[in-house]
Amino acid sequence: MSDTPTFYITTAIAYPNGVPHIGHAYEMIATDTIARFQRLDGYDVRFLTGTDEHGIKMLQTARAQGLTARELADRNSERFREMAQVLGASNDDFIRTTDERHYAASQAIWKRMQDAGDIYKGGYSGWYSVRDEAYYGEDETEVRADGVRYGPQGTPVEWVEEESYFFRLSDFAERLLKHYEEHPEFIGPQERRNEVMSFVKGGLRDLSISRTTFDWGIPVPGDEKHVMYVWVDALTNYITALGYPDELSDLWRYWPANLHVIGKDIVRFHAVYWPAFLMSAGLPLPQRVFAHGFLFNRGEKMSKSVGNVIDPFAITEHYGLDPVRYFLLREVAFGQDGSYSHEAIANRINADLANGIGNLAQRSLSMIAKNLGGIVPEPGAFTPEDEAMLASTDALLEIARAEMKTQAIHAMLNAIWQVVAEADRYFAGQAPWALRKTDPARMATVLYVTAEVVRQIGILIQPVMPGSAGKLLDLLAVPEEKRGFAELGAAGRLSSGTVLPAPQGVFPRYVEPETAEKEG
Ligand code: ME8
Repeated sequence: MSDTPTFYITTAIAYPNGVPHIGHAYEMIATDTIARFQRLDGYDVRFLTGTDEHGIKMLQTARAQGLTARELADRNSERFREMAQVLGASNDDFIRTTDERHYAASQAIWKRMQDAGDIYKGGYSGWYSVRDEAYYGEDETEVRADGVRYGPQGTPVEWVEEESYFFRLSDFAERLLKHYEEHPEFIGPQERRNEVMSFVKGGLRDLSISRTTFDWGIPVPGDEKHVMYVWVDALTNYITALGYPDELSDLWRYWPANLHVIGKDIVRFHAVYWPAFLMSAGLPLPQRVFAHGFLFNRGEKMSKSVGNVIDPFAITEHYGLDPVRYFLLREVAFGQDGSYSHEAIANRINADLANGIGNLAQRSLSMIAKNLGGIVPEPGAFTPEDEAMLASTDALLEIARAEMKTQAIHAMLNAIWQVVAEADRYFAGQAPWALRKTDPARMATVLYVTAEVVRQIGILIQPVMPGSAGKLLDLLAVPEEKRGFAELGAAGRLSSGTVLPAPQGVFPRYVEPETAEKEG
């Protein structure tokens, strides 16, 4: 087995009761960026995504459309798989909870929890939200002006009574709190950790973990009248994909996960239920659960009825994939809610990409092409300005690592763009075009330093914009094997004498379609 440290990262698995929306795309892009970052930083990364196909919600949507649940799942799961491809996701696996491997894993973890004495049979009645697929205590619900009772997520609840298996969640409160205390990094961001801790401190009720009112789910081993509560099966996906229960499988070395990336609405499931299930089954806990915020369309919550659900296929087709990836990760502080609008996307594309890194690369590389025969020059002695410029650039890797440790993707991008701005000032201040006649050797040094900054930025932005960063590195003739983070800083400086291809624009401006038509 190799010594390369492993890094296992997952997205939530989406419900394929509808087609993917921009919230799903956002989670995929962010998770993919973290996976790519870790790969470039030398980790042996395993990246999992997939679809969560059981449960009453799937069944009800299917019925309403005159389909079986399996037909609905097959149709929409394929769209999620396509979305991953269209978004350039580098996932190593795509799990469907209807996969055969997942039945075996879910039944195995169930048996482990049962053998540990943590599952018992009882009767259940309570306020159930079909949409959340969760029972709530009476005190968590309220009857609103419309006479309907709602749960804490704002979805309607109804009174349900059924025979059910229970998980002794109430026994785990102490152990969970101890874990949160000893591993402050277990839940991020901080607000979410606080919420979870106060929820658990309030005491935990045992959890109803089986259903008898429908059969679209994984049968409870030894009592097939019951199917597992969808969240028991859904959470198990993270270990199914590593070969569980075969702990001798080659993939099992990736467990425990380093990071589960999820949205803020499903923190309780990942930071309370999931670690309790794992503790019961005697399995190690994931290192971190990070909850991102919600995306809103100009500040409004997306909903199919309002008609403001943004289709990830359409948006990437319209703006291009890398600009969309960049926009979502730069504009929205990861972990907080964010808003998107056409104006904001167009502005980021033009200000940060076309006029920012694009312009810097274009200006410096076209000067090398025109004045130096397209060959990376030999720099002369560095001035304090050159040294300062290179030092700021060389410092980026440590900043990026520190930010990415807490999934602050936006902060990493912000730090990189500060260096882009500094390089713009450096380039304008050194005015290499004015040195062409007066001091060509000095011009060559300034162009060398600028191209070296572009090289490092090209390497650093690969996780966010793999396609455009690749093109940028092609323009600098950086070989494929020299694009990892080990090549950042002084270790990988541009080699003088390298022949560069003809420069091309990598970050086009966004032009409004009507304007483009008129101009075209
Ligand atoms: O929750 N903005 O599936 P899901 C950002 N099957 N993120 C959003 C979002 C939005 N507007 N809407 C949804 C489920 N998400 C379960 C997960 S994991 C074992 C089971 C996020 O299709 C949401 O927070 O409703 C979740 O992380 C993911 O998209 C899938 O949501």
